Amino acid sequence: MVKFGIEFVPRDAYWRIVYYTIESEKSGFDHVWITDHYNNRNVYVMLTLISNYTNSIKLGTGVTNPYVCNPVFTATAIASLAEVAPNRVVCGIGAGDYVTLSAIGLKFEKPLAYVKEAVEIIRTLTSGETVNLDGDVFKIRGARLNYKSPSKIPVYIGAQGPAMLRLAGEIGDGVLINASHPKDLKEAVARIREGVSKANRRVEDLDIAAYTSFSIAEEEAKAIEAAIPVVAFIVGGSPNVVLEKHGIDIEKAQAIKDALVQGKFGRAFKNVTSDMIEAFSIAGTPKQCIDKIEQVLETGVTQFVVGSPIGLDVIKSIRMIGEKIIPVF
Ligand code: F42
Repeated sequence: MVKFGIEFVPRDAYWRIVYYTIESEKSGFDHVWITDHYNNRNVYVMLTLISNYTNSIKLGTGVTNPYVCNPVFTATAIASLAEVAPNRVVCGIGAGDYVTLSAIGLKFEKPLAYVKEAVEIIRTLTSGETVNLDGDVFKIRGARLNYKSPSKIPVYIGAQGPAMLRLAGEIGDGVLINASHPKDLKEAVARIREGVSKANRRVEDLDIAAYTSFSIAEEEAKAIEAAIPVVAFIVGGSPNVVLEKHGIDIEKAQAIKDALVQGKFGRAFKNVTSDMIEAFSIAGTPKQCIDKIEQVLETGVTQFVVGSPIGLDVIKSIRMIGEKIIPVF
């Protein structure tokens, strides 16, 4: 059975995120994923608080990275959280967001090695064992925690590029694919399967999550209205090859990029076209969303993550998903 996840960005205050997650758990979501960027509120503070106000929803970093946080720190934080909420914690990790990392002077080098070695360090430490690693990027000798996680912590890898998707297939317990369009997800799943074969694993042992940009409302126009700013930022961060793949007008996309760089958000949002909405989000009425989710699930995805913006009114949208979407699957 497909699992449903929901993503929250702790740009919002803790009480809002806790409230949203309580409603998400009641509405039938299996996972909550809290994003991690140094300039937002801290992911572990959020997850710990959420764990105190909820009972069963799985708690995930969605995703942390090995540049801002040394994996030794991640292991400590995530194992501590697992003591607070046993059997509920998952660790999502990826290369990190290029723009955010560059702003704080971190070099985005050897992302594959960083993620691979971080996963090994986190797994070993959280299970109470000693790390001895003479890696490409991490050199660790005899490191050990004074406690261990009371339960196994599955590691999910946030991935977009083909090599990172393959790596996720090789070593991840799960993958979080940053895409909304079935075409992109199908390609991503094919790359993941390559990694799975290389490692002689079974694809069934992997939770493959589509980390979508999602927006739902009773009226399509309202769902689209909420999706426009998110889609503008996705277009702004997409290379031309990705835009061309979806038949998007490069000049219009460039106008969005220019406007965003100048901080002219209104102008950027005005240039968002229906092609862009279609390519980079799932936005519409409950019926339209169900049709799209069905197409997404045909690609081999096993978890559907409802990501920003969720809807114009977040609480109403969470409840709508609980009443009209999750029961269908
Ligand atoms: N990023 C955040 O910072 N915070 C978040 O909360 C967050 C959430 C999130 C959720 C799902 C998801 O899929 C991604 C998410 N991200 C988040 C973004 C994530 O951190 C990455 O930025 C995003 O996944 C894009 O990275 P990528 O997986 O495409 O990997 C990049 C680095 C890439 O270029 N990959 C290439 C590829 O083909 O996969 C490989 C690059 C390569 O081969 N590098 C070589 C190497 O050895 O590593 C050489 C590079 C060198 O240094 O010479």
